[in-house]
Amino acid sequence: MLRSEVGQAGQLELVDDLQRLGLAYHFKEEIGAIMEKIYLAGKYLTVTDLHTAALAFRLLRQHGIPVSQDIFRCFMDEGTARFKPSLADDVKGMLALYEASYLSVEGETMLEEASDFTAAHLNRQLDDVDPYLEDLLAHALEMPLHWRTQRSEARWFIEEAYGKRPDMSPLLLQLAKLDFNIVQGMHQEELRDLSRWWSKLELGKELSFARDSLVVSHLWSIQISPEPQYEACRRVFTKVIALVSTIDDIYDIYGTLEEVELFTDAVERWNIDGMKQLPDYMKKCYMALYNTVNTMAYEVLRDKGIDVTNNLKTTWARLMRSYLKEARWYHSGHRPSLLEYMSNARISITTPLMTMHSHIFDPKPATQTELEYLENDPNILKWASIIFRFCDDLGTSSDEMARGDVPKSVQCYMNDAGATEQAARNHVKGLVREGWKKLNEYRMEERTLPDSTVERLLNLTRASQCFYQDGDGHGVQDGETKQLMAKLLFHPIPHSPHDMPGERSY
Ligand code: 0FV
Ligand code: MN
Ligand code: MN
Ligand code: MN
Ligand code: MN
Repeated sequence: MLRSEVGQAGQLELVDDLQRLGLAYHFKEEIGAIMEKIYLAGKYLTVTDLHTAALAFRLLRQHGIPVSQDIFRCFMDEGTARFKPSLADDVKGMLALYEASYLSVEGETMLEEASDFTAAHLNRQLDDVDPYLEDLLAHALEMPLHWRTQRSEARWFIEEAYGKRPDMSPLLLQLAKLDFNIVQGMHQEELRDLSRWWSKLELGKELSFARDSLVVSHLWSIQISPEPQYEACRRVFTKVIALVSTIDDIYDIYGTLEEVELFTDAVERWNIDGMKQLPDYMKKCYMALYNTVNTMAYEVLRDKGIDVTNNLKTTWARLMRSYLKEARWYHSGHRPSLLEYMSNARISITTPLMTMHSHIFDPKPATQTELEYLENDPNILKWASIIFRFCDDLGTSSDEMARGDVPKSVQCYMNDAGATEQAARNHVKGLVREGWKKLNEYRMEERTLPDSTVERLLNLTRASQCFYQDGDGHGVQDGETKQLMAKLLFHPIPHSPHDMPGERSY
């Protein structure tokens, strides 16, 4: 199908469908070649159909090609710098422009205008369109495609969108369902092993105050890195997230300041003697961390011949120091400004830690240059961390304040600006939006890290958008998170042999 599709519009639509169905990883080279061909031919520059122009723009930028926003100039009224009001009737085109606008970088006013213009009109049109289109619009307006994770989008798109589209290919739909279920089977297999590892550690049993979050940790992993070839990454992420959730609760909830000072010191020393000074309940946790991380490092040494012990120990110690700083602030009643808070909170959100593991466990061996680069907080990492932190604070800070914790970004801004909580929340949501523009920009400029590491960094950010959309989806695993677990991990997509296209359909 990829080879026989010759027109630009048809090719773009097929690529978009493959991506949203979760199948693009099978056709990486073919899709890369098509995008390059479309870019070089330059026909997308003069296209006058809004849907095709917007789709070309979004897909090219997604593939790291810095196409200019100027391709939308022909859709604007000369002089007013406004989109032509008549475009509003083209719902498909408006939807594509809406999605494209989320690929913008700072200062692209035309795309800002596009975003406001499309969101306003699409919201207004929700009630006037047929139920199928209404679902598509509601889904897009709830969260743009660029912020969604591939697995959750694939499940929705297969069942609610592509599967119901009159001109869909039954063959492609079957492939998507089968592939989704096969990959889900792999994720389940991993979860079986990881559950065994986790229950043998018995941290959940000992530390009853802490979150026992193995399954939700794996849910993060499969959203960060769903493809079969990244199994090693997933296994490492799930372990790291489960450990981090427990340790974070020790610092935030259970441990005294003196105890968490000792724990931080033990992690900085990174040797078994460090454990001796700890209270009993911390010993197990320290040794679980120490053994797990050392085993990971051993496997990298065994399989790739590189010694990452220092990189791993350094990133864990840095996380503990950021946790400790928050604990000190809390115990002393310090109320940081938003700026002071964020300089620490973008570390304590774990994006630097996660990305270090992500890069080290990429199938391709990490180079010294890449590892040093990562340790120096490159811009792309900084902005991904900031977005994750804002999302987490929007979702979790109400409970955290009720329980007793440092002021989070929402509260810091309330203090800084004398704002109400609602105003502060809106401000932080605006900062998330701005953060994505930075992330889009630094992503296109990124030259040191391989695409796969960059993609996982973006997916971690997307997963945070997903988990904290309606509150604390990580800590409170009912409602939304439970549904997501069922859809992504436990329930295959229903699919009967009768759905299979017969011989003739081939
Ligand atoms: C945040 O919990 C959270 F979800 C954690 C620590 C683990 C999940 C995710 C990854 C490691 C990817 P919480 O809101 O308690 O964190 P803070 O930093 O606000 O205490
Ligand atoms: Mn394949
Ligand atoms: Mn916490
Ligand atoms: Mn914390
Ligand atoms: Mn939080």
